[in-house]
Amino acid sequence: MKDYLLRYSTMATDSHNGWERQSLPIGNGYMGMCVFGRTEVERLQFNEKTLWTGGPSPKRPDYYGGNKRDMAGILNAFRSALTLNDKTAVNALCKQLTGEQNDGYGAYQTFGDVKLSFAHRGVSAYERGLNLNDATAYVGYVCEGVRYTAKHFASYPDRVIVSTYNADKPVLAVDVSLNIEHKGVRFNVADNQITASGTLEDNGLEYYAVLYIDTDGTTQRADSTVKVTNASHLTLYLAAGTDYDDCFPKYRGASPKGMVEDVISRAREKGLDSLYKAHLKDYKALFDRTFIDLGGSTRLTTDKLVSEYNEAPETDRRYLEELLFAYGRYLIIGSSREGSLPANLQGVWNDSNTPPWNCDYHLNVNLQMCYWHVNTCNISETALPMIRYMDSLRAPGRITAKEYHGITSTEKMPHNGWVCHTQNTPFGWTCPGWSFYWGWSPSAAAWMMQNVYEYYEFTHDDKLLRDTIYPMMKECAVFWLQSLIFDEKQNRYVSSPTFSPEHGPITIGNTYEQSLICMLFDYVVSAGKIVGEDDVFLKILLDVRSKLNPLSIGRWGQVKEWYEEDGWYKRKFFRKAGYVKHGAQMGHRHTSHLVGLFPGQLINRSTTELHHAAVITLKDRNGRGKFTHDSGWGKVNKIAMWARLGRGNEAYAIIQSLMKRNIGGNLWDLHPPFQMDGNCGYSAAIAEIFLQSYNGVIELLPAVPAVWTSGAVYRLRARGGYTVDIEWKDGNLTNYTVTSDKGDTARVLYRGKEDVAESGKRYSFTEK
Ligand code: FUC
Repeated sequence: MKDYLLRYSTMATDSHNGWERQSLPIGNGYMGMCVFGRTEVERLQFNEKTLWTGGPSPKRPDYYGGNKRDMAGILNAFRSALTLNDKTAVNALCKQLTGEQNDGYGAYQTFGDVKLSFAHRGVSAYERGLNLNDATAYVGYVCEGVRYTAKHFASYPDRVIVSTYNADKPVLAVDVSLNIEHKGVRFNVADNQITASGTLEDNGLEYYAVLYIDTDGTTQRADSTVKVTNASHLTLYLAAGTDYDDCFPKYRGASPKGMVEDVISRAREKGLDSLYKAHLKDYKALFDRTFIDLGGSTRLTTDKLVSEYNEAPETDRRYLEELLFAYGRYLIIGSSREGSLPANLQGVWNDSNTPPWNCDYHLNVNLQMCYWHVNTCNISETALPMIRYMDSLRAPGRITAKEYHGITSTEKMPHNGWVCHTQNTPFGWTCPGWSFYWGWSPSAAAWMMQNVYEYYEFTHDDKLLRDTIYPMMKECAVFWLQSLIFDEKQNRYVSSPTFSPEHGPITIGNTYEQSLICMLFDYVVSAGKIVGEDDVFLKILLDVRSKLNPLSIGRWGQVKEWYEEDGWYKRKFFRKAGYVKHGAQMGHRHTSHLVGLFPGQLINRSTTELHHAAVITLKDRNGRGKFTHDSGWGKVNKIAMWARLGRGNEAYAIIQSLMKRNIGGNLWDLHPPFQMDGNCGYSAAIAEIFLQSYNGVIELLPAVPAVWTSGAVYRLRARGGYTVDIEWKDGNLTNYTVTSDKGDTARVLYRGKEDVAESGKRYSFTEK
């Protein structure tokens, strides 16, 4: 393992911009904290993942997950209007099907700040940083001849955030308080402990936080502040919770008070050293599993490393590329641990009560991307919250299936199909929302089933497959068996209406939806065989699957995004506005029609024509000049797709553009704004550059850019339960080892040549 350090010589500014681009995040899945490293008034902004407005509330007795009622008739009319190509009717029906349904959507909230007033001015020897090797944020400086240091970590095993301050003389003086901006919050201060409690005005969600102050100094209470003087050390234990529970339909459980107080008293009993030890053991067991070595090293501070990336020497550039790979793993470990909700658009970190996109679960690429790297990058466990969350959407998803699609579950047939669309919350919001143009996306659930099934493909966790994964995927497929219609004109089963995120016209059977449904059926069939599903059901799936025909090549050699697109591109204005020949927007951030290339497997090296067509398509979607869309996650998606196409240099060109334009000084990926999907997606894309596994074969170094001449990757994972080490030099593979969880041999591919590798044997390439 190398040293992965983010380091700085200046503090983060006290503003939203400072939070987003300079503060340093720590997290334990349940809670997150952003450390600013300020010396006059330090701000430790913190979150608890369940602190959401929206959902059921005494104020909203009729909360129904945003679903409109009895929309199946409208949906049928919509389908007919599309078949008749009646655009006026389509527009009107769009509004009827969605629209005006945002009451109760809610938003993820900031919990507040721990405020530490030190009044340290004129400091010298200032440094701060985030050490990814032990998941610790630190700050150090000298003020009036005294050296002050601080360390912060968020422990998953003890569910507590610990901040510890030291001074090399017993002169540390600080006012400690909690700053919480939720109406009606109550503070209580007693025995070195500050408690904040209340209920959110919007939905009555009960919250509770405790900050305990352990110090050798003198403490004194002043209103809701604890004044510490003459200390040489000070340790803060912070815990928080709410009465949220992920159980439909109430979404409420026990009061958080007992849990939070238990956490604090256990933390006090254990003390700093053993809390840190337990944290380290837990964290390193995940983080240390994988790393890549491109020969990087740097003396630059991290903000400089980013801003000077293009001009910096090769070794510095390599270091940033490696560090960002490690960071995508760090962020998901910090924001997605078993027992917590999955990572949202910002993981667990959010400084606002009105965050961008409400910090929700966006399922038309974003949540998927947050979890693309977890298996290949050897931290599959972090997928468990996402799997549980998707399972929790089945019950509300049945209501959406009933109200919009007329697919009803009954007591006799309790699992007759569930669905969810683009936007989702912790309160079972599965409806298409209030605008068709980004809300409608019924195949979002099918796409998530790919993430869910991947967990099985990499871990072979048979029990989870049987108990949870298969039933959830099967019911999703059952939905589609009833929702698909046979289109005579297209001579295939189609989803209708369809909208390719977030772009183009509303059509019948677009490539995005057809691909996702097709792949869902593939996963259900392969899982069904393992769990011993009834043959008849699997045969029906296979039959429908064979009539989905998701992919076709258009007049200009491209993978079509819309079945009907060959006839478009009539008007000159199109080109001026950045549309390419087939009517698609050049450089659009979504590359939805290639979902079968990555993260799917419908387009691969053996589908030669489609593979070639995907190259043409992706070149258009890369964009040119002013038609290059600049969202961080959109670029990352394209990096992974170029990797799947075996084009390392094209992938690298986008890595450079990403570093230049979309990475903040704290290495958060910027859409902008900050979205964690881009960070996680980067790690996933980098893994694809070195190792790809599908169709039963493990391909080594399929897309290494020419600039990464020599290097090594250790313990990446491949489908089938394999762990893989690869080393290369001067552009050529030198050694590899493939270790199977079960001792199996592996089919290994390198530059078109396939071999069988024994488990655990180190091959020097000249030998094979
Ligand atoms: C998708 C994108 C947007 C944004 C949002 C959270 O819908 O199209 O750009 O990232 O998710």
